[in-house]
Formats: sequence, structure tokens, C-alpha cells
Amino acid sequence: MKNLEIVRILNNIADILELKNVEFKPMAYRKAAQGVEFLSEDIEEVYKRGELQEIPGVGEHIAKKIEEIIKTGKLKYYNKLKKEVKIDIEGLKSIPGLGPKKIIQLYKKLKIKNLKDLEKAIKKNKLQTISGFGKETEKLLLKGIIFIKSQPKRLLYSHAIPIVKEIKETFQKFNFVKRIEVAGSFRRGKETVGDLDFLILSNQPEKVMKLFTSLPDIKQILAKGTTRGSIRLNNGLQIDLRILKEKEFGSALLYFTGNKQHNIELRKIALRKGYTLSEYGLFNLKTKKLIAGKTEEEIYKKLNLQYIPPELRTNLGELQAAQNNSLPKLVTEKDIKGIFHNHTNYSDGNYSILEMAQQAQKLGFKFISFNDHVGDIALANPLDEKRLKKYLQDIEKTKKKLKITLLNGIEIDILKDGTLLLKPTLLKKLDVVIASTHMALKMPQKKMTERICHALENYPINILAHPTTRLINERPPINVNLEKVFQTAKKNNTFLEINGSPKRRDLNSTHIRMAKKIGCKFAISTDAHTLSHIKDDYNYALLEARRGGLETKDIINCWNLSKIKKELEK
Ligand code: DGT
Ligand code: CA
Ligand code: CA
Ligand code: ZN
Repeated sequence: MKNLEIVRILNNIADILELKNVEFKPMAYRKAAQGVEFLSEDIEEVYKRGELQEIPGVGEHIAKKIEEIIKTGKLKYYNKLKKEVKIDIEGLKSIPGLGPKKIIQLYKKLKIKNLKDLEKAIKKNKLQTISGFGKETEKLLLKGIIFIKSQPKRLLYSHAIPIVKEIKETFQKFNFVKRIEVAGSFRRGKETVGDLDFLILSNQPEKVMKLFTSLPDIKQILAKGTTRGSIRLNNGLQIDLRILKEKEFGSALLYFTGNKQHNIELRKIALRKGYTLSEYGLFNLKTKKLIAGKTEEEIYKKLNLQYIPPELRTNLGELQAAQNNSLPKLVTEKDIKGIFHNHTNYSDGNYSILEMAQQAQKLGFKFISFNDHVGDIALANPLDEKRLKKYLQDIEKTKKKLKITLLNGIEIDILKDGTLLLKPTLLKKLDVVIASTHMALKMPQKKMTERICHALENYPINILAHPTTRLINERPPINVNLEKVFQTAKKNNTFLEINGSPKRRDLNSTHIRMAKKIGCKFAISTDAHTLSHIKDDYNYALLEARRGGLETKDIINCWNLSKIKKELEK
């Protein structure tokens, strides 16, 4: 599994080249990195099939580089570049607000090569001596350093998927493996995982353990017992394994799915009913007799609880609801009729309107909404009025070629002062207006709240996209009064986006719960920039919606098309 390592190297090369003022090449490397990052399988499999150049953004030149990494684990070109520039760009770039331009200034003026140097310089107020770096910049960068240090580096859920798939497939080949499940945060659908927890049902634990400790890509064997083991992979990820018997599989699955608070509360409920609950089963407190353990379902049932789906197991009210028979009927994959927020090659997407729509149709969706960029993000190649016209015509033309319903629309920037580039009268003509912030994200709370609410109150916005703009492991959420934003959205019939892009997952489940209490409705978006996002990213949004306890009545994507259209016209 070298995907992540390859993404890292390609991105680092882009940064170094940018630092060296090389033109065009950095963008090419970045695009390739993005292509690899969003692969939903092991890149070595793609390589074996000879299909590296099918990855979006990967041409002949970069394919050769990837091949070298796969074959040798190294890239000579990259090592040479690293030696030339002595700066730890990767570390410095992890600080929100530090781009290549600033990094090179810091190096030229203050000889700052890494995070340690930077922190020292800030503490001595040295940055203020460089033009363009005020007191505010110092404060922001220091905050950034603290943010990065406080963030344990957890693996994105989307990056865990191919690893889980590969390990499952490896074990499933053997008939001494009766069943294999992943528990823990992965099963709960959390946006990041600290480690992976595998459970295997088998009568031959020695064979399972031998296979486990000889998996490819192991850096270290942390523990190796008869029924439990732990390894660390080369990419740093820890994997825990339990080997179980049939009579205890359900109780172990329940225990290792967690979360911890859910387990603790569940155990208390069991005790109140005269049982004890552990990973080994549900037992009668007095007689110690095994009551249930084979399946999770029978354990919940014996405790007089509704079955609680893993996504809800957080001890945030689900146990009480399960006692009162009032758990939400969570939205499922088949409830989603279509998807919002898809980009094409009119702005920063990789494929045409037709190709994206065909893919959505192939996946069985009834509608797809196109929302290419309008606004002031130059990087995203936003549509001006002239190109917008052509784009809308193209959507009209494409409609005739396909069965699936196409909704036309844009994703428009909420500018610093809360205005939008297009007039409300013009926006009203579109099916779906999505608005979002991309620039000037460091405003103080009052100003940011006013900015977003002003837009919601003065323009016909259907969906507020990625409302907090966080990027997991990269960028903290904006400082905004979400309660006020949610109330304003509700008042103005604006749906709140659940953005499924794996680094965004925005809104997250906590905010979804909060907004649902206020009475808001939601829209599930892919934020797709390429074909594979359509399938993968809508699933991540769906997981987040389930974690937030949403039902079909809360989500516009689940309604029938005529109701959706009527709702969007409000
Ligand atoms: P992660 O790995 O940080 O993303 O989060 P989890 O939830 O996967 O946590 P992990 O791997 O440490 O443990 C897996 C599950 O095992 C956890 O969700 C609940 C259960 N568990 C772990 N430690 C305890 C504990 O001290 N008490 C109880 N009741 N359950 C625990
Ligand atoms: Ca875990
Ligand atoms: Ca674990
Ligand atoms: Zn977008």
C-alpha cells in the first residue's frame, strides 16, 4: 500500500519546484497527487495492470516516477531536489497560512528552515521585521503551530478503506477464517481513525496469528499472543487483532466497536437488569451463566433495547432513545435519489458535464446537480458571465442525451463583505445556488458570522456549502457563530450541506445534531471533481448524516423530484 507515500512525495516535489520558481510543473505534480490520493484501490494493483496513466493527472513522465517508487521504495529525483533546497517545506506547509512564497521569504530573511526555527523566531518577534509579516501574522502562525501540535495525526477514513479491503481479502482467502470484521472507530464511520481493530472468527488461532504477523508492509510487531496481536505498518498505522470463538463474537464486536462511553453506559444498563456485560458475553450476575454473546442483536434485545447502529454509538442519547423505542430511522444508501455540488472541467473538475452525468446515471441516481465555481478563487478557474452562459447551454444540451435529470447551478463565493458576484435576479434563474466561503477565512467571529448571514438573508441561496470550511488534519474550522448561521439558514429556507469530500465532512455529526435541533434541513453533496468522487464521496456524506442521526425527512436528496424542485424554488 504505497498510495499515501506516493501522494506525499508528489506533493512535496510540487512544493519544492514552486519554491524554485519552476513554472507549470508544480501544478502537474499536484494534479497527479490528487489523482493518486483519490484512488479507491492499491496503486500497486493499478501498476500491475499497466494502468498508471489512467489515473487522472498522471502522464507518462510522472507514471515513470511512480513506477520507480513502487519498485524501489525511493525516488532519486526527489532525493536530489531535497538536497538542493535545505528547507523542511512539508513541516512548514502544514501550518495554516504558510505557503511557498512566505516560506521562501522566511528562509531568505531569517534562515528559517523548519518548524523549530519558526517557533523560535516568532517568540523573539523577529517576523515583524520582514515586510508583509505583521504582528497579526505572528499571532496567526503561532496559533497554527499550536493547532498542528495539538492534532494527533489520525488517518482519514477514506485512506483506511483500501487498507481494510486488502487485509480482509488476504484473510478471506483461507478457510480457517470463518468471519472477519473491522470494529472500532472505522465501523462507527468516524472521519478519521486512530488505529484499526480487526476481529476474526476461527478455530485455528495459530494459523490466523501467523498470517497476521506476516502481512506485507509490517514495520513492527507490537504484540503476538494466542488470541490477540498488534502490528504497525510502514505507513505508521497500528492494527489490532482479536481471534474469537463463535459464542463470543457478538459481544466482542459490540465491545470493540465502542465507543468507550457507549460501552460504559451499556454495562451500567446490564448491571441494573441483573447482568454483567463484557467482551466475552452477557452473563447472569448471580449464576454467571452465559445469556447472550453470539450476535450484537441478541445482546441489545436481552437488554430490552432497540438495535443501535454503530454510527450512533457515542453515548449522546442513543441509549435512552433505544430504551424508549425512539431511535431515528437512519437514512440509508438506497434513500438517496441524487447528488448536489458536482464540478466539471468548466471550472476545476476533471471531466465534462456529459461524463459526470453518465457516471451518476450509471450509479442509479435520479438527478445530479452541477455547481461549478463562480467567484474570486482564481485557482478554481471560476466562470465569468460569458462562460457561465455557455456552461448553462451545455447542461441544456446534455439533458437531451440522458435519462437522468440534470439540475443547473453554481457554487458561488461569499465575498468578504457578504455579497455575491451575481445579482439575486440572475441567481433566481438557476435550479441550485450553492454558496460557500473559500478565501479570507481568518476573520474574527462577529465579522464572519455577519458575512455569512448577510449572504443568506440577501440572496436566494439553496445550499450553504461546507459551512465550517475545515480540512481535516490541515485547516481548522472558521470562527463563526454556527447557531446564528443555522437559525438564519432555517429562516431563509437554505439547506445545510453535508459535504462528503473526505477531508471536509462538513458539517460534521456534532454540528448536524445541533442544526437538526434548530430545525434545519440538509443536502448531501459529493463536491466531486472527478468521476470516482461521485460514488465514494456521497458515501462519506451519508455516513456523516447517519452519525448525526438524520432520517429521510431531514435530507432533500431523499425526497421525490417534484418536491425537491418546489423546495428549491422557495
Ligand atoms: P480510534 O482508534 O482512536 O480511532 O478509536 P476507537 O474507538 O477505535 O478506539 P480503540 O481502538 O482504542 O478501541 C476500540 C474499542 O474498544 C473502543 O471503541 C471501545 C473499546 N475500548 C477500548 N478501551 C476501552 C476501555 O477502557 N473501556 C471500555 N469500556 N471500552 C474500551
Ligand atoms: Ca481503533
Ligand atoms: Ca485499537
Ligand atoms: Zn465545490
